[in-house]
Amino acid sequence: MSKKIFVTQPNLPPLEEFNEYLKKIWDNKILTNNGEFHQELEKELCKYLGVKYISLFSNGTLALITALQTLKITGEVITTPYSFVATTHSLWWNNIKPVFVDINPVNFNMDPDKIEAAITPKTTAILPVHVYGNPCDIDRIQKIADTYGLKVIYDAAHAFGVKINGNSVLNFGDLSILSFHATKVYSTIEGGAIISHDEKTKQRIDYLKNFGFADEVTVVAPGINAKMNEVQAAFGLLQLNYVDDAIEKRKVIANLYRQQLKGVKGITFLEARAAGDHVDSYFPILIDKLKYGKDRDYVYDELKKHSIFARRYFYPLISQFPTYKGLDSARPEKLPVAEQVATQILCLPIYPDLTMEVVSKICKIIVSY
Ligand code: T4K
Repeated sequence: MSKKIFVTQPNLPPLEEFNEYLKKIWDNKILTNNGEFHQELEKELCKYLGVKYISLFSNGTLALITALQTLKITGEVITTPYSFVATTHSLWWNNIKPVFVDINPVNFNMDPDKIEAAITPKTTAILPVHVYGNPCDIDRIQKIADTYGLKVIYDAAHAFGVKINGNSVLNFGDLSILSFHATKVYSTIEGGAIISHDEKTKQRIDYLKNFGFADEVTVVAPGINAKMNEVQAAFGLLQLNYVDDAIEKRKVIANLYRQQLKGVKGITFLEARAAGDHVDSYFPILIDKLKYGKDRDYVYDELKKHSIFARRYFYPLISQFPTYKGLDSARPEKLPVAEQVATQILCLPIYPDLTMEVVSKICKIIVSY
């Protein structure tokens, strides 16, 4: 049996270097609660990402839940069914009703043309996702939000380092959240963040992620415990030294896939974008059964036979899970593009250590079924 190839693999920094950080933690015995590494990582990430304020979290899901608390979002929120389930779960955990709108067929992000029809008197915010790190139609979403007095929170879990004309995609909307999970381009093992644009909001987020404590005896809000610990922060500081190289390697792999799969009937992929504007967090392809001759699940199973574990991100749609299925906005006829993409999508392995031989092998299997 050949070595298993997964959709992704963490990019681990040299162990000796991590040991140096661990030694410092062992020496000063501060393991969590806004320690030295936590503070340093917030500063370094602001510089690296080109954002004003960042608040670190223990994971992206708690960052999402807390972002909604920060802005006191209630009632109904317009969102996408085409994402990881945590996006919608964050609404559920805040007792907010998700209202799904369809995605566009170009980059599978929320279709701005569908938003206005979904607004009701109870709508308070829009929660779009920059799927696979491709930016949403930020200008149009903001215009709608301004017109109807809605907040915008971007789930930017896939969009670490993504820019639009040189400006971080995280600088748009009221808040953005990131995930630093082990499967992401940049990781702190588990981890996440909220990006905010002013000091007061950052302060409120920091209270909320620490039980609501403003000082030793003052609790200003019913906060949660969502703090990143020092081991995660240390790992993150070290990862920052290697992330540019990791993104470069991903780019090479993505280009190789594009070259080798170009022109295969029934296979489409997202176009390459300018360097710096994209970080190739995923390599999704669409498989059109009528043109290709076999369906997506055939390719998924065929790759599995060769110990290659591609993933169907995002199938099933969130709107198909039992918690959400009964919602009127979850009806498949209301989400035709998302329904179709979910049956055709396959994310191929992409991570810095993936060899060119394996990429070629994957392409060969797809080209010659
Ligand atoms: N919003 C969006 C849009 C998201 O995509 C996510 C997370 C979130 C919010 C929430 O952020 P977090 O709370 O997670 O920070 C994975 C990740 O667990 C999840 O973080 C991610 N999105 C989602 C798209 O993918 P699974 O269930 O597919 O993970 P898993 O364990 O099957 O991992 C995939 C492959 O990666 C494995 O087959 C092997 C490899 N792997 C995985 C881990 C965890 C490793 O090689 N090493 C590892 O440590 O959800």
